[in-house]
Amino acid sequence: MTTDEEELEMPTALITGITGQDGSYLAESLLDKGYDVIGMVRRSSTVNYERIAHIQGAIQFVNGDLLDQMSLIDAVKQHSPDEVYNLAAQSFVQTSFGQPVLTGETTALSVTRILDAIRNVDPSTRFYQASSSEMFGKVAEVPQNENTPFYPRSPYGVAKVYGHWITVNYRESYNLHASSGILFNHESPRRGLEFVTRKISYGAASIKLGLEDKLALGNLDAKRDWGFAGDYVEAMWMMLQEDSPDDYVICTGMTHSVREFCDVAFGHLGLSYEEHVVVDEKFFRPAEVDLLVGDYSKAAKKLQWKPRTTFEELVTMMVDADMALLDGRLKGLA
Ligand code: NAP
Ligand code: F7E
Repeated sequence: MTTDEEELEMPTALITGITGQDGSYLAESLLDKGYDVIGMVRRSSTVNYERIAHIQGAIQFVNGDLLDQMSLIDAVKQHSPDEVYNLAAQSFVQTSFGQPVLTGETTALSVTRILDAIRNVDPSTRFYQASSSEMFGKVAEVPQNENTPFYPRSPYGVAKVYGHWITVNYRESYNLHASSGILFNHESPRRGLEFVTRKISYGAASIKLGLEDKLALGNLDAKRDWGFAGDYVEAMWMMLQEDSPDDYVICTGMTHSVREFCDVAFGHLGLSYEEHVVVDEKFFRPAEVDLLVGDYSKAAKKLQWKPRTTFEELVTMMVDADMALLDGRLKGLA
């Protein structure tokens, strides 16, 4: 092979969950880096490529479902990826209380399905598992780092602990390059509408435009370490470029309450959240995670990663995006 041909050979990445928030940002980033991006999508009755519409032409899609072992094996066989990013999951904590078995199958056991596909097809494939700060749950220490014990507080958190440990186990048992990113909450204008940050940014924008008057939320005192999804997908990629696989906490190191999020979001639009936010117990959880705040010093030291977006920048970015979205819809109707 000549040097020119070598230079033309781009790495291939397979992303599960490409239609989700993180999948869309990671796909953008990997395409920018020159990767061939393969996106695994599951069958649905309507196409839901909204978040990746702008890059759809650059992605190759492969059909597959986390619940179906053969489809995962076929996806890996067909595309021989250098890197697999497992971002797909039943990711909503509230739903995991109502659908604990589905959450276990999807968010926990499927990690083994993918690892087995890699182990059998090509064990040199590098693997990223989307672990979560929800694993810390009822926190044993503040802030949380890679050595903090897990105490999950939801079927989702329990499922993520399984996914995390099976990744560690396959790394140690079969020498796979399998890394786990323990990511704290990360948000963006592409966040699903049911998550609290987007619910607030969308709700505040709807109220500002006169479409609604009230926003019903649950526990306003819960505290989270919220960062920007665009910053966090870079850390995923950095982990897979390391010589050795490992686990990393990715976060901002700052924590804010749901109430503070409301204050900044409504305040950005010249509104007072106290006049519009009402508390509805139906949004409370059977068991709550009261406080999360992480320590990203290992990622800073080993990966040279750090968050770039502040809390205020994140909130205002989301509110501005929802104002533009709703304003555009209203103008389309006029
Ligand atoms: P998301 O927006 O909810 O996206 C989830 C993705 O998983 C979607 O593409 C969804 O496909 C796909 N999916 C669900 N069930 C599937 C199945 N049975 N087969 C194949 N695909 C399936 O989640 P996200 O916020 O991007 O999060 C990405 C990952 O990071 C998830 O594993 C999540 O649990 C984890 N995580 C997220 C955060 C956070 O704050 N965002 C923090 C820590 C960890 P459809 O579009 O077809 O539904
Ligand atoms: O809730 C409180 C709620 O649903 C945040 C997922 O990406 O991050 C996410 O999980 C907090 C909780 O995210 C409402 O009780 C109050 O304390 O936005 P959330 P989450 O549960 O932290 C982790 C790291 C993940 O891995 C998950 O995949 O906000 N809260 N009122 C509310 N939450 C919602 N959804 N809706 C409310 O009305």
